[in-house]
Amino acid sequence: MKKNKKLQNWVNEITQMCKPDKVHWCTGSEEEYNLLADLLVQNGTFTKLNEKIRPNSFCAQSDPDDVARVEDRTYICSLSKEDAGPTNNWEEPVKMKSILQNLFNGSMKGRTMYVIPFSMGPLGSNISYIGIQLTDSPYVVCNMKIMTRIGDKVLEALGEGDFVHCLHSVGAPLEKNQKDVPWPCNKTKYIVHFPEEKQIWSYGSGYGGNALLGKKCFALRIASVMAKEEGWLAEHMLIVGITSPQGDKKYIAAAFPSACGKTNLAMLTPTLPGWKVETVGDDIAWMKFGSDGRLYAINPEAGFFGVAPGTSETTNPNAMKTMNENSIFTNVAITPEGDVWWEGMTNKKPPLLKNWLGHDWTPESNEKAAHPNSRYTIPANQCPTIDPNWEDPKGVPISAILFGGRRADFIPLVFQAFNWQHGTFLGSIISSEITAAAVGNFGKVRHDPFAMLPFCGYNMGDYFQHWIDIGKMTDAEKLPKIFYVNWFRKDENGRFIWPGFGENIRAIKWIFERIDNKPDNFVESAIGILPKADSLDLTGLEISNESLREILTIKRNKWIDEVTNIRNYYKIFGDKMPSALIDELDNLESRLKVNP
Ligand code: OXD
Ligand code: MN
Repeated sequence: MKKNKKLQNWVNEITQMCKPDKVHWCTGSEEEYNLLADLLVQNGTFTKLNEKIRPNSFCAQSDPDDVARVEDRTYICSLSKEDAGPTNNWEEPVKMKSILQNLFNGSMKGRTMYVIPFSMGPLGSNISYIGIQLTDSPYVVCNMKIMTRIGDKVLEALGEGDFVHCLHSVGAPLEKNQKDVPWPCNKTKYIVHFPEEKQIWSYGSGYGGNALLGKKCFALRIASVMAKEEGWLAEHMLIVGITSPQGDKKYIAAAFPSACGKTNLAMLTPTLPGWKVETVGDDIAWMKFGSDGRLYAINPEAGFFGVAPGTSETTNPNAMKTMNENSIFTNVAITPEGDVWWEGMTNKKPPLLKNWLGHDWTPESNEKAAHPNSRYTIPANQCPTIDPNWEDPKGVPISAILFGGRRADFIPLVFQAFNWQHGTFLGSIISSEITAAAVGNFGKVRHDPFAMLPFCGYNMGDYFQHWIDIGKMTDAEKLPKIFYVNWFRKDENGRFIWPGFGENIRAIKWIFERIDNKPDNFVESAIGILPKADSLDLTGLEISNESLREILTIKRNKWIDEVTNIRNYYKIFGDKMPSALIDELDNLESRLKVNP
């Protein structure tokens, strides 16, 4: 096949720098996947799972020092520091390139460099974009095959067009006759983005978002910059289609920080009879305006890279079915029968396992069976609830956007923004307890605006302004309505007050009715529009009036403290903080003072 000239030149240039033994252009075929999987089994990276239990599936155990995204090693190297903003690491791009060139020099010796043409989004969609990843990790190629659309068909669609340059090396060159390790990586790690050049250079890690560059690096950090330049939105959001018992269907997008149950919500099994939830995406949404002035979303990915622990037939039966075959697991435990297990997968713990560190494990062990950030990589088209329109090149029209975080205290179950600007304010004040998806401060509450804190490729103050500007690009009534939800309230004994999971359909039903402007189901409050006491459908749910009151009323003093927290947080954005959002904060404060 005729290859893109710019691509050929780039591949030559990187080959000279990284000095791989071989270069392999990925075709994306099944045979290629099988050969690479065999190679990974031979090298000890993959353990093949029992073919009878989980056909064509593998488990990898990573180096114990390479288990999550490394936010402190992640950089946005824009030309000016101000364009990276106060929430990103920054280094002068020329200096950073020279550090990286030194590291990449000879970094692929003894290895094969794979050229992976990949499309984020369905080929032929005007919302999709193409990237090329060069990597020395066959594990990455196998994961990219599930998570994106790769190979010849992408090169064909690319023609002589432009693409996002994604360079990746695990940073572990092999000398002649040096035996490889199962999970090559380097203690030095750099995940670097050059937003003006639309380039990504990732060094030293083979894990998840550090290494599968289509996901966080391209589809969020680089795409957020493209979206700002071109007038669209690249967001850390799931997308679902919700159908009411009357057959009315609406699509909703929702942003939550990492490991806050996005995949569970994306594949929710509703407990209310007659309601249906269908999955478009579980992590990222790209949204552009259609000719009718509405926002249309695609899921740029083709698979789910979900957190395994806690996933079970009870919490997410659809994810469990999606991973029945053709799946890759990373850092979970392996049973003596050759299947996988993780904490929360079954009520009864298996008597004996090999844990993610390869140690013998029994229920009495002090170690975890699976790493808390262990993952499954599974094809979206195997999901029983996959939406019939999930690959529609036009995207799906979005009627509502949900923001949320993991907050044990005071934030109500659900409330609606007064309008787009107030909704933008709600996105900007998301805060959440930190989870295991990134290395660091587990459990502490941190501000995570729009759930984009680790993923915004430019100054977050400009990002807030971009959201406000998007709201002015169409008629107000064509914009999605905005809501804030919190499934994670706990009582004073640390028990969850709201049952969550499939029961969340009750909050979604209320949202559905608010989209249709149903009268009499709401009360206006200082923080937004709350459900009227009897307007949540609680049929068949045992929840005390006291608990319900607890999750639907406003804790005025806590909110007043929160206003102070937000005001301090906003200060870090200096002049870039849009005055419209400061006005929203002032207005919230005044409303709290007069009206509890
Ligand atoms: C993810 C994350 O892996 O947000 O999706 O960390
Ligand atoms: Mn995510």
